[in-house]
Amino acid sequence: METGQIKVIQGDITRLNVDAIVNAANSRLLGGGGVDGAIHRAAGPELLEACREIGGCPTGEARLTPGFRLPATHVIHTVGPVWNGGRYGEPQLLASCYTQSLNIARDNNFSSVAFPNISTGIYGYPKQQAAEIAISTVKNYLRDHNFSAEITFVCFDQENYAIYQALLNKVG
Ligand code: AR6
Repeated sequence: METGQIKVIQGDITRLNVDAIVNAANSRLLGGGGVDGAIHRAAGPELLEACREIGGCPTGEARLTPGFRLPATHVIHTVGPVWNGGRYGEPQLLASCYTQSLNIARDNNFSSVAFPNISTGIYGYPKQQAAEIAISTVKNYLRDHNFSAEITFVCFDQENYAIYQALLNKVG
């Protein structure tokens, strides 16, 4: 499904042939479960080595590596907030993940970027609220920076996919 340059699909982000896929990492950048584990398995051990050299990433920030054995050329690693009820800056930190990832994409002239549903797995962010932040942050960024990359939201689970479809079908 497509809304201008933003589209949503259901599937495995490690399969996508884009300029960059975004990884929902942790602040050590040394791999983990969920989408992070899948990306490291598909990219091969060189990715862990590249992440080790970076030395970590604070919550809400993003870092770039090559994609190694992935079909995607690059991986943008960003660290989402752990959900603690919403009064610990979680919305701002989650928005910052999308903004900083897009800053990297823009600085590197990427024309296609795919995002997973950051923080909505192991980190427990409520899916509806996370999707609203993800979509509004990306839409505003593309508009405000006149950035015309194709953005794909890759939903792994049916619940997120339904939420994204409903939100992207709304006018505005
Ligand atoms: N492709 C796309 N999305 C996926 C895939 C995949 N292959 N696998 C899972 N998802 P999570 P978080 C979805 O838990 O909540 C790791 O251990 C999943 O359904 O991967 O940000 C890190 O190292 C969910 O919607 O990331 C951190 O310690 C979304 O990806 C911690 O988990 C995010 O779920 C980060 O937790």
